Amino acid sequence: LEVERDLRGALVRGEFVLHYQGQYDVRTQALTGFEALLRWQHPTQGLLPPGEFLGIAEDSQLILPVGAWVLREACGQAAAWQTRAPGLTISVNVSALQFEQPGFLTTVQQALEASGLAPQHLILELTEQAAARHPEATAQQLARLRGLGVQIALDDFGTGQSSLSLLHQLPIDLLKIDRSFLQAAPDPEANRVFIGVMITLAHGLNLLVTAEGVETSQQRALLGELGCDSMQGFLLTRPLPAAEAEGLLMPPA
Ligand code: G
Ligand code: G
Ligand code: MN
Ligand code: NA
Repeated sequence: LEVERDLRGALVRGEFVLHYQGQYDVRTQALTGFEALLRWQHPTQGLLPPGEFLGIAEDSQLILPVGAWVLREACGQAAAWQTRAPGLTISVNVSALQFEQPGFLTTVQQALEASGLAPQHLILELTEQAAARHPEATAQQLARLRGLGVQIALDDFGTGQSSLSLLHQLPIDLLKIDRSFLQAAPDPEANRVFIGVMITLAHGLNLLVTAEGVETSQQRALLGELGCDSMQGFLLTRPLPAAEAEGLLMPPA
């Protein structure tokens, strides 16, 4: 309850910040974009990761104004970085509640207009779990969003109850293979098989594939062998505050 009360004032007090984690082309190793990740600079508890407050933000519906702020902030930052990194994409996580609002399309449109970011540079990430709540309504909403020109990624892919049927039903652009497939597997050979099949499946459907949670050079090499498109993980870079993330861009001309 105390957190909920604090959360209500947090937007007004400007306590939310975004950190940015680089996303890299597997073949060329070039930086292609960032995923924006929300943090709360709490006045007494320090920098809180989303796991500490997202649940409360969703239960209280505060995720709606917070999510709209995330979209505006992330689009604004990505637009500002275009001069140094033309084509740089920004990936924004969207919760089910946000996505299901009829006004969500307008929220996205306004964030694009206010920032001047070209729609194709915005990638909305929806988890498989969120997409599975109402697959038919999700498919319709995704089609409308793609009509704006934004790209859609299915996040945490492979961990849901109906991965394959969702993939069959939903109009999307990208798959993000959940990091559990690269990590902590009892059988590394099984990892290779699962990741390989997911990449083949995605490419057959004309989707691009991002692997999450790349922590070792062996994992990076595996992704190269299997033809994965993009990668993200602590081996490349951790999520960083905007000023530090900016250091990963090309120096100004
Ligand atoms: O940054 P970290 O790994 O702690 O993020 C934990 C989880 O919080 C991830 O699953 C991520 O998708 C989610 N998350 C991070 N930022 C946002 C956000 O802005 N909105 C929503 N809905 N989820 C987010
Ligand atoms: O669910 P989502 O993909 O949005 O989660 C993003 C979260 O994953 C972020 O909180 C980020 O901190 C975390 N993350 C990013 N790269 C790595 C990694 O290489 N290893 C681990 N364990 N977590 C990572
Ligand atoms: Mn994500
Ligand atoms: Na994910």
